[in-house]
Amino acid sequence: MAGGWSKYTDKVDKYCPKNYEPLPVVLEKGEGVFVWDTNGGKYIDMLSAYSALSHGHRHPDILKAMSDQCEKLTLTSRAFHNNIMGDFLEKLCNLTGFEKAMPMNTGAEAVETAMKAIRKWAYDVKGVPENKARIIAAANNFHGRTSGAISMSSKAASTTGFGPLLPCIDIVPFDDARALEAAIRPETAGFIVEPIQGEGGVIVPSDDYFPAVREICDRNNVLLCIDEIQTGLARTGRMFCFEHYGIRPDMLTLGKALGGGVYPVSAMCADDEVMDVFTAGTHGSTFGGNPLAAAVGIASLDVIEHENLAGRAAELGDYFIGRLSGFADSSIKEIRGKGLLIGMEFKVPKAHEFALKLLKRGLLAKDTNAATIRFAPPLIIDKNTLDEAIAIIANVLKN
Ligand code: IF1
Repeated sequence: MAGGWSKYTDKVDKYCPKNYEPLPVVLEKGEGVFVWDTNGGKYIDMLSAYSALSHGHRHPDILKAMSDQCEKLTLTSRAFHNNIMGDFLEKLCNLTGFEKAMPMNTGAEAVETAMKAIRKWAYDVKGVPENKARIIAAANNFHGRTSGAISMSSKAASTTGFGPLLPCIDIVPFDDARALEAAIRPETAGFIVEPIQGEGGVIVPSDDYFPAVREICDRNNVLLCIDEIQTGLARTGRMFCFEHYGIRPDMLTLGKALGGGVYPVSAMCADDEVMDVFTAGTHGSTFGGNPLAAAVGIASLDVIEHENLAGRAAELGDYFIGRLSGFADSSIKEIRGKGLLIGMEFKVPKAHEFALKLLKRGLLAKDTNAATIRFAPPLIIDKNTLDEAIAIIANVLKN
């Protein structure tokens, strides 16, 4: 690979399964919105590890909280109490408005926790016959790579070769409340859905979709679980994306930015009626709720609040979408998004080629599908740097 990077990538080729096709760059340093490759090349990070780096690279407050905790205690397992998990979960519950939060590590684990909770709630509370609970998911979703999560996927690339998948999962078109209602059966216990489909290509539903979903789930006693692992924690200009639609879910999954860009921290949040299905020995995780995760989670939420990252994402996102929409370029089909989660869809499948050209000009972004490129910078980005990024995008469009 160019850039003299073969000494790094040859090892990856030799020792790592080929489950990714990374862009041709090897990074060795990050600070704020910038990253540097091993040759000193500097880039504006407009991917933010798919929204896990909303605080930017190596946020000083988060690093300090992490190093301070490293001086005390990093891991206990849940076999014993630790002195900081309660503070973290209290903060998370106060922020989300739910009565409890199940601490996990990756987004997929939060989604798996939600699926298990929905099923057990179906049997313990709704009265669905054992092993008959059904979960509805939206086509074109992304909820993770575990067997449970991919069982909700409508994409062959995510499911082919990994069967048999979980049974009793029904898939309905996104942004179609009538289809949701038609899919509900007496055994249906939950609907798991992203408020904006990230990997699906930054698909924003119509404003009346979620209010209709909320009413349908209420009327049919179906739990509404909104997956905010990518959209949550200020990314779309509100603390949670569901706030844009004026509704509240029964369950919420969080991850990515909850870990402050330094550590895997995720959670599934819900009220007692759902969370009480988890009794001792029914669920857990070696690392879930560990002291280091708790310290990082607290710092991550503090920074989001103190630096008003939601307000920044709203203001700079409107500006960014406005500037991109202002490109009178015939190759652009649509600019979509909310806050600083933006997709630029081309009329032709040239998103990957476009990403390569951006990289050469010092901007890192990734195609989410053949025709769409995602822009999701750290929410700490300032207007000058955003203008620099816009100039690079304009330059590539022109050439
Ligand atoms: C990859 C996609 C984004 C997520 C939502 C759960 C998870 C994710 C809404 C699982 C994770 C990541 C996974 C990462 C790339 C990225 C991604 F392209 F895969 F689809 F963001 F859109 N729910 N999304 O977006 O969280 O277990 O990964 O912590 O797999 O390459 P995780």
